[in-house]
Amino acid sequence: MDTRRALLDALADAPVSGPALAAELGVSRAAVWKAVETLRGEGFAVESTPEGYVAPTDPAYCAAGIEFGIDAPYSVEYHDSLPSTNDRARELASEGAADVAVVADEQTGGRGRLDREWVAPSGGVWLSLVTRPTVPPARAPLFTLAAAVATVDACSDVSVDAHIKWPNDVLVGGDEGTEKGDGDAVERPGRGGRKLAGVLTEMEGEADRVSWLVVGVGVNANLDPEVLPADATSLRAEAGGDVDRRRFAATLLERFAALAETADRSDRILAAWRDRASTLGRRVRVETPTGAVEGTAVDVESPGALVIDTDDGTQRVHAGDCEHLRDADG
Ligand code: BT5
Repeated sequence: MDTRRALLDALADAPVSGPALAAELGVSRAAVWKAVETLRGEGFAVESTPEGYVAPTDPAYCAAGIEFGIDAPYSVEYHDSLPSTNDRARELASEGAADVAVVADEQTGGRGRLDREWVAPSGGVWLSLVTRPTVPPARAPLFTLAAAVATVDACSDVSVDAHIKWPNDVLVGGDEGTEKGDGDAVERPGRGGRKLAGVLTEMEGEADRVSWLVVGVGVNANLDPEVLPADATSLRAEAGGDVDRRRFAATLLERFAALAETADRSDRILAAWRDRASTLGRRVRVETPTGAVEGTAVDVESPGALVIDTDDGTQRVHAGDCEHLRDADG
């Protein structure tokens, strides 16, 4: 482990004496001092006190801030601005990186699926994780589901009640019967709620194995809905104030790791996804590359297929845009 990370981990527990840490790690005091300066340079304002170095009480949204005290095997690369964190993560992956989360305050060329634009001004949580799970490429969609689950859980931590629309949309509101015709708050039932976050997973694989996976998550955090597309919402709007993005990003990564880095991940991810999804039990219409499928969504199956009961029997769809329809009797 490098001195910077060892110092950061030690700061999470107690004040750190420079000489003691140097002795423990077998490095020079100058190396510890340099690590302190590196953290400060990143925006993590380490304090010097008579007891030793102390972590800032309210760490900034920066690489060290997100890594500080995190219970996940990831490091963070932070940028004030990037075209797209997914693009930077792909670059790192192609250079051999693993277990790195790229985070940016702002994206100038954020992407959704099918090269759609993703609006990503300063204030959101724009994050892309590079991982190398030992799974066949066909299982990659599981990680998209896991990222959506992790996002819902991080929202729940800041008291925002979000749900998942298959496969990767994290929405707020919009459950059945919420169409309001009187003025401001008109829910559009077809969209299934207001979009708070989305996931874009990209990968490179060989025949039998994923070589790298980039899981990109975009969450409208401390933003006003006015700067977002119609039908979008933000944590600021839903929570009634700004959230701690540092804690939010760390929670998201921790939840993702807890689901994705385990042996029985497939069952755990699917069970957690079912619990948080608003799509199951609803009438849906999915636009797939080979045409539309309409019916009642009854389940999600590994690695992420939506099972739909249609007039022509049960169908499984693996990719597409899903619309929640109003129930026939509603
Ligand atoms: C997604 O695509 O929902 C995946 C979005 C992934 C964004 C993250 S941010 C970090 C990483 N780096 C990237 O460059 N991308 C990832 P999709 O399901 O195709 O939805 C895209 C559609 O959502 C657009 O066509 C708009 O209608 C809408 N949209 C765009 N920006 C939005 C926003 N900030 N909030 C809500 N909806 C948005």
